[in-house]
Amino acid sequence: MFTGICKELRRIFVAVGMTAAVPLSAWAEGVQPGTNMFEPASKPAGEIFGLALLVLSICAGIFIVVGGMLLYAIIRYRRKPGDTSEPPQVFGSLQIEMAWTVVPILIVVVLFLASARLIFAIQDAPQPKKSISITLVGHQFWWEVRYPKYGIVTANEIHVPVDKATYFKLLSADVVHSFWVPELAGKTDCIPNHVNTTWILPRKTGLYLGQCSQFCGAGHARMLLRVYVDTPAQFKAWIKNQQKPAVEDPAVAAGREVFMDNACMDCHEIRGTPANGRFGPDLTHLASRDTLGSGTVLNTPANLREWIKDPDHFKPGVLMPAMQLNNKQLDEVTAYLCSLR
Ligand code: HEC
Ligand SMILES: [Cu+2]
Repeated sequence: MFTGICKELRRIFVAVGMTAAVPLSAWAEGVQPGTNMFEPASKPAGEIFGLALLVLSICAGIFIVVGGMLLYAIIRYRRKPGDTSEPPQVFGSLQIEMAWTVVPILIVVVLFLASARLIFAIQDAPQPKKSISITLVGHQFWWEVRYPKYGIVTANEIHVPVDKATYFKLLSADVVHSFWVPELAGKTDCIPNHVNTTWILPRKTGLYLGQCSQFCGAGHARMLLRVYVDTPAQFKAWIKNQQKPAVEDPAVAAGREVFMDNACMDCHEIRGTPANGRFGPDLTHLASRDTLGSGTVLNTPANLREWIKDPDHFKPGVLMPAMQLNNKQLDEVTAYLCSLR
């Protein structure tokens, strides 16, 4: 009987482990560095983690007390062999009933106050003058990233400086999405026609992975978000490069023509060219990004060509159509996009 239960439990653990491992292995091509909500690297995430530990320890305390008393009662008052007498019949006790009413109320009040205090501290934090502002717009199934102060538009990969607050204005172009970068901040929804805000104050440079955490359609699972926390010098250099209009390299003029002669330009903007579509990601500095399709695959020339040929192959449900270009056009437009550093 006991080994049977053990076997059953092991089966459940393995099944749970497998379901967790499948999405991880799907990203194992080096695209997905992984994320860990138990390792906060930014201010609101750290405070939320602290609160979670407080709640967890209070609940663990309750579990130990209740479980301990239950165990004690089961062992101490179990029926002994040969004992057929009736146990003492107790009808209510004011003290005990008071205790198990008042103590839980006090615990709930403590949990409520601790949570409410932190929610308001994060939600209503006034934006410091020297902070970075980003407008983040969720689209099916990618992120539009705007730095209004710097005049920059990019997609899916956010750069922010370390040890400096960044404030996000969260919007949606279609359905409800949700901003979630576990190591940097809690979840905040991106809702159409409603502005939500959140902020981060990262303490460590590096790459932090996020994910849209609201089911928003067929491509939802591949709507990842990458936040690069840079040193101030790296951040400045990145801003400077992103502010430039697109590179005009005569060597890839044929590919530029393919882009402008096909519907690409109706959906994508390339600053400094006639392409000014807004439906898809801004491609002005596409080659400076590490991934394609909101973190779906690494941005290599081979993947880029395959993406343009058939984006659905990498990202089922994607809203970019396969454009039916021939091999020559594919090579040319890939070379053009690779030049957009
Ligand atoms: C109907 C609109 C539409 C057309 C036409 C279109 N795209 Fe796209 N494209 C999109 C959308 C939407 C995405 C975002 C897909 C996603 O990640 O979910 C996208 C993504 C991309 C990306 C990846 C960008 C990134 O940063 O992840 C590239 C590159 C790209 N398109 C190139 C092209 C080229 C080249 C053409 C023309 C041959 C083209 N697109 C035509 C809508 C379009
Ligand atoms: Cu989404």
